Amino acid sequence: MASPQTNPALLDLARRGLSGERRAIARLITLMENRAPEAPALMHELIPHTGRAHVIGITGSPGSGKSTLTNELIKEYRRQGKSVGVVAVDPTSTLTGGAVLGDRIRMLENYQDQGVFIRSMATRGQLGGLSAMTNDVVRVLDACGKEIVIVETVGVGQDEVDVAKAAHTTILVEVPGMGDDIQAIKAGVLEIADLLVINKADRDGVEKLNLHLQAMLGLAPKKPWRVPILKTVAAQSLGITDLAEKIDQHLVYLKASGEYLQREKARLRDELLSRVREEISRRVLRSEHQPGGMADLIARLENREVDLNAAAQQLLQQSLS
Ligand SMILES: Nc1nc2c(ncn2[C@@H]2O[C@H](COP(=O)(O)OP(=O)(O)OP(=O)(O)O)[C@@H](O)[C@H]2O)c(=O)[nH]1
Ligand SMILES: [Mg+2]
Repeated sequence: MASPQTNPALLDLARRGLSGERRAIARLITLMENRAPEAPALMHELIPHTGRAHVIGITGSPGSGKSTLTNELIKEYRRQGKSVGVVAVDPTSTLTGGAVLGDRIRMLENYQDQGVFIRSMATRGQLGGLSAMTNDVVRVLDACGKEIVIVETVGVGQDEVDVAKAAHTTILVEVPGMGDDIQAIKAGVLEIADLLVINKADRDGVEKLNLHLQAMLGLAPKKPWRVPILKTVAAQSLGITDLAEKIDQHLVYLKASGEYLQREKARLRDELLSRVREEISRRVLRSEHQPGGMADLIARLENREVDLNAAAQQLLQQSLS
């Protein structure tokens, strides 16, 4: 395995990334995304520098204004002198084509500011899954000194819920006047929200949506953190300061209550398990066509010579030895 100790070019790349150099950060992210052979050694260099960023997830239906809000938050944090990293994740992009993602992040792209780094991730079916990849990209940005890391995800589904686990503070964006408000708010997605934002509050139906959201929150199990409902008009920069304040308060709450550490632990547990699963799958597949490998076992399963449990045990033993 490549190691920065033995590879000065890699060590230099890590060093330049850690000092905040954009091109190095971009390269580091690409290597992580591709699970390049250099990735583990680079991550080893970066890890001691992680754990400082406040990771904020922004999620919600297509077109609800997530990117516009992200832009506004970037401006707000820059005013506060904080550096910002953004990961725009689109789990649907291979289905809809790259052009849509291009369009989605277009509004986020025009940043010359050295204090801002924006990256989009487009591909479904990455090794280890989208959430593993998102976690790695967040780690790179964290290590490279971004004090705020925003993860924008589109869609409503498991991908989004998984990706949200990378965040300390998850914001669910809703818009008024979308017809059946309740339908737009899937219970599972509401559960991951630490803050609810009614964006496009310049439109009709804000109070109706507000009442719906309050009712939905009332049904959820009581938690010490009371999920606030905020109103924004991102396109006119309205409500952003309040939003940023609530985001700060949530972090304070997480740290004071001990939930920060609990969540970190739970996330690391998930990640560790999924890494182990990934590695086992990789090994099993690598020896698929060798004697006693998966192909052989499938044939024996077909002939009823072996049962699934025994076959699985055999594969596990072989792949771990
Ligand atoms: N009226 C109104 N329009 C807004 C507001 N915020 C954003 N928009 C508009 O809504 C459209 C979609 O905004 P985006 O920020 O791209 O939404 P998004 O959620 O990032 O969209 P996807 O990434 O494609 O899911 C744009 O045309 C914005 O200008 C708002 O507060 N009021
Ligand atoms: Mg967007």
